[in-house]
Amino acid sequence: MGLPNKPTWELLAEPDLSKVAVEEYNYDALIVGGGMAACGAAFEIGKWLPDGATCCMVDKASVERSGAVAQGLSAINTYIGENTPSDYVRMVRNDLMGIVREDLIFDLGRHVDDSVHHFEEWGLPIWKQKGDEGKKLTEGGKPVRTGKWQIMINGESYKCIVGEAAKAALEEKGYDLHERVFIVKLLLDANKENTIAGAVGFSTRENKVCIYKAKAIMVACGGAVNIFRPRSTDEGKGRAWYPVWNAGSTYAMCMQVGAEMTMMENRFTPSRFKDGYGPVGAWFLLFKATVTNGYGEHYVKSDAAKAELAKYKPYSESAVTPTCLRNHLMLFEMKEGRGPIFMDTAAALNAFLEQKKAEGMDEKALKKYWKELESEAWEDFLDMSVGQAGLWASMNIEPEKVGSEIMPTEPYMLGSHSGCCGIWVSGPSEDWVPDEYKWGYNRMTTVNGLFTAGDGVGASGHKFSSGAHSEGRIAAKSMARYIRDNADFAPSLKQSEEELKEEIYKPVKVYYENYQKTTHEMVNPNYIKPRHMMERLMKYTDEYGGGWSPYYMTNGKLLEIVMRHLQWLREDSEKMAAGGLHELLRAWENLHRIWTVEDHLRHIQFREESRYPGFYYRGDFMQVDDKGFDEGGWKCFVNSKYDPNSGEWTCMKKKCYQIIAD
Ligand code: SFD
Ligand code: AMP
Repeated sequence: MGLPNKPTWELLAEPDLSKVAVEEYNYDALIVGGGMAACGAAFEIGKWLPDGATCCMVDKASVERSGAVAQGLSAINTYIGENTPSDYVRMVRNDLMGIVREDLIFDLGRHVDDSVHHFEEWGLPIWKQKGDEGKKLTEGGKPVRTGKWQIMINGESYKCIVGEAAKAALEEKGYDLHERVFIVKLLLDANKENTIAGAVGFSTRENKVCIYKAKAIMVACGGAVNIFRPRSTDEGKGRAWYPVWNAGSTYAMCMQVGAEMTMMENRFTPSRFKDGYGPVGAWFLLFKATVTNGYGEHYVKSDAAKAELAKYKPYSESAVTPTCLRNHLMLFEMKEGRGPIFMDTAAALNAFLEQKKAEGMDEKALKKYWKELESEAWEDFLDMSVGQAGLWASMNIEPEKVGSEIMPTEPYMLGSHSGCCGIWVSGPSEDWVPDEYKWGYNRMTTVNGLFTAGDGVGASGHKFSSGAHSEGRIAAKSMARYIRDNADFAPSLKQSEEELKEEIYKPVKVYYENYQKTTHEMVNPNYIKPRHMMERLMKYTDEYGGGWSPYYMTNGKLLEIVMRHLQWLREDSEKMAAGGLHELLRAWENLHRIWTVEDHLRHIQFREESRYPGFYYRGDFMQVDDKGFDEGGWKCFVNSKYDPNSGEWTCMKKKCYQIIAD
């Protein structure tokens, strides 16, 4: 029986750490995370590991509904199809304002469709064009494209389907799956410099610490959510766009063991339907909706907007305006006092109807067509952001009659969607890849034996769900090669079982030693609860680090202040208190958030320009400086490294190579 999940005063008793079990495992391969990338790795790895090898996937939640795809999705945003991987590189490069790892993006582009074909094979319904219904993609069935890269799906059960295939693949090979185990940190080898040897975590269901030794580890714990003050308040708090349970574990755990990070200044500030966080892509692309300001004007076509965009050539000249610049225009309009911004859903849906009328569709067929349109509009949310549908219903919103407000949300950190922060990894060992980009094993970090994928891999955004899966497969294959090449390596840990247990359960000890010294368990001079720690963090990042309240604006002075606050937060985090397993999870998540945000802000401090207007601004360096690495400009990567031996951080510039011609 574990600590109570939701403790009440009466349930509490002095904790006895000797009752906390410690289980030790020894595997060849360890996959940390159970989301899209991890499921890709689980599906692939057995094909490449030698017979008799061992492997385990560890997820803090249940694979069937864990990670960003938990609720489902209504589109697969990366399907190359009739396009080329080179064109895909061009699109990602432009959307991310020029600074990307083209080797990684090209590599992903040439493999991603195979994952989509597998999804369909496993049962995911993919919309097909009229006449191609019932024909699979591999049989030449043409998907319903929303944009050039996106295809529509009936995806409420997307994660269940992908998770089932991953679990079946693990089972077939006799590999293990540990669910509801939260990994707290990675462990370096005691003897071999800069080499991964294991990981440690705890069960969120019973009093148990799990210590894993492994020859190679892939960390794919998604991005970072709840690091900036959300727009939602009180009863709405907890609702966020990206999954609240991804707390920056990927970045924090990898940087703590010395993995070099890249583009951690980048963040994704998505524009979403206000308060419900419903995604906008399908509305823009499938329904061809337009946005207006509060006065019904199509502001993106105004002279003022054109003048704003002209500042960001050449990126703003492409057929699709980069995501950050679309936000920039929206913020510009709001700051000029012409908000709110509306998605003109009514005009979009009615335009379809008018078109059918003009084509001569009769009254009965029109009615049927209208019903279909209406249900598609709702299904977009019901498939992936059900809260938005609830909000529409509760506010009597009929999208065919009125528009809905959209709004830039709080910032998120991720490397797989329209952002590109993450870890610096090796690309494929092929002759077209610059030497600085490859060091042996594809998707291996700068720590030997440590791999990542999906949100973890930096400088290569726009992978989305399909790309994350496919990148997990790429990483798994090269992990298996690393394991074969290092067959004699026997990982050994620096810390003892007891030391690890003490460290992990420390917040529980702090709580039980002090909970009686107060009249309200949330407020205590001897400890801070995880909830309050998170609120503090969000206040600092929002006000000083360019959150939504100062319109995403920060500067060198503000950053100096937030850095001081973060150091104090880190000191205070020693006093985090957990009255149950649920809070123990929250405590460790907070620590991952603090590390992630610290690196984020260090990068923003280092990069003296505003590369992503609309995502964040440096008030003291408002321009984009497109001079390259050799000319001392900022069209280059910013990488950072935490030294686990000295505790020091360094930031550095790295050259960015264009591999694919314009
Ligand atoms: O509409 C630990 N995404 C979309 N992708 C698409 O292809 N189409 C869409 O329609 C997309 N949209 C969208 C998307 C996401 C969300 C939340 C919404 C809408 C509302 C993006 C993709 O979902 C995303 O790119 C991938 O899922 C990323 O994959 P990956 O594997 O990098 O992350 P994950 O799936 O979230 O999995 C993380 C896993 O880690 C676990 N975990 N386990 C152990 N220890 C720890 N410390 C851990 N911390 C986390 C999690 O439980 C999870 O299993 S739209 O906006 O464009
Ligand atoms: P979103 O719903 O914003 O996450 O977007 C889903 C997909 O549509 C992503 O591939 C986005 O890059 C793309 N997208 C969203 N809005 C637009 C737009 N206005 N123009 C072109 N592509 C868009």
